[in-house]
Amino acid sequence: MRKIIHIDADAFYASVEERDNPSLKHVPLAVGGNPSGRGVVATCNYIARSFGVHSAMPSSHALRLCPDLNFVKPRFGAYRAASQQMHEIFKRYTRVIEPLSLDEAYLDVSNTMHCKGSATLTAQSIQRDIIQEVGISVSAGVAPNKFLAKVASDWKKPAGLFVIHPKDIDSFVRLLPVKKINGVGKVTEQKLKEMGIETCEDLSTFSEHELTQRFGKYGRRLSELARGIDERVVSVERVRKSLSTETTLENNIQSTEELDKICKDQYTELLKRAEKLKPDQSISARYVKLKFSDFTQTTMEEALHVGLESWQDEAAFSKLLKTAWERKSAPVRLVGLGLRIGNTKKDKHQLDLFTN
Ligand code: DCP
Ligand code: MG
Repeated sequence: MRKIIHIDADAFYASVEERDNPSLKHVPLAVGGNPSGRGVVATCNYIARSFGVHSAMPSSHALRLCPDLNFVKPRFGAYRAASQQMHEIFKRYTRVIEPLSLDEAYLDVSNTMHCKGSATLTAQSIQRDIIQEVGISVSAGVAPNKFLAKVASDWKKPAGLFVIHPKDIDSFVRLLPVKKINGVGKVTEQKLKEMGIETCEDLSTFSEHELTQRFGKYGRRLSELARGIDERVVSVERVRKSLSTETTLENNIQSTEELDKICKDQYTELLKRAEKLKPDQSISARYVKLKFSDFTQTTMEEALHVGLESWQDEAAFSKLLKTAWERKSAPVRLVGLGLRIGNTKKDKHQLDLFTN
């Protein structure tokens, strides 16, 4: 039986801001874009949450819900530093660590001798270390697999610890709403609801065969998760090679002005996805992709030699897109932006062009 810990920081960006400016501690706080513009809330503290404010909500709407809401701009460098510190702490307890995003990681502590081999005591010790050394609180879940550990870390947020012992798995999952299952979004939740399924117990009344017929491959996974089974290992190796976003346009675009507008939206999306990068990763290139109305495609790449910080340059993506567009100057049906991830020793910028 494995022992998995899932750690997730509480209101991560907001906690870092409160740490660095304690006057923000007891007031509603949102980290994100300007409420007078088109900004959105990246996250907010728990006081703000009590007003209904949440991540991804337009800042202007958040301000309507909570007129005293304080806004601060994100400081990604500070969040990355906090994330790295957390990671250093994890490494004291196990080498089997899988970071999921800046504020979240799985740890496999099945074979460690720390805390007399107790995963619960290990989780508590990690929580204490992080408060003392990083100055923010995290929640922890302890369980025999990744699925349950992640559900558990969310169970007693903030600053919570929840342990699911092997003997309690059945009784725990029985009452678990299916929307707590990773991968069950609004659409699947609705589909399941139409089948009369709201909890994992409801789900377990359907055979794997029935679920596979209905949901394809994911049906099998659903069937396992509903019984609290998840064999995925905590994977240290999982290294992303690239990260990208793209959109197929409703109407083909023909001008650089329109291209700029799409670039802006896609860039915002890319920023969001880049949050999932691990703290020690670097960006070796930024690239763009265009598909023309005749379905031919072109990509253009610019090699970089930067850390996670300096790729963030909307104008640079826009310039790449324009150069790529000029190759054909034909109507465009798809626009994509991306980053190549890895270490690069290149010591000068270079423009690397290729088409296919
Ligand atoms: N984030 C973001 N945009 C989103 C969601 C999250 O920019 N739509 C950022 C801000 C969060 C961080 O990622 O602080 C971590 O995301 P979480 O989902 O873990 O949310 P929090 O840590 O803020 O709160 P919680 O206590 O619910 O974990
Ligand atoms: Mg979090």
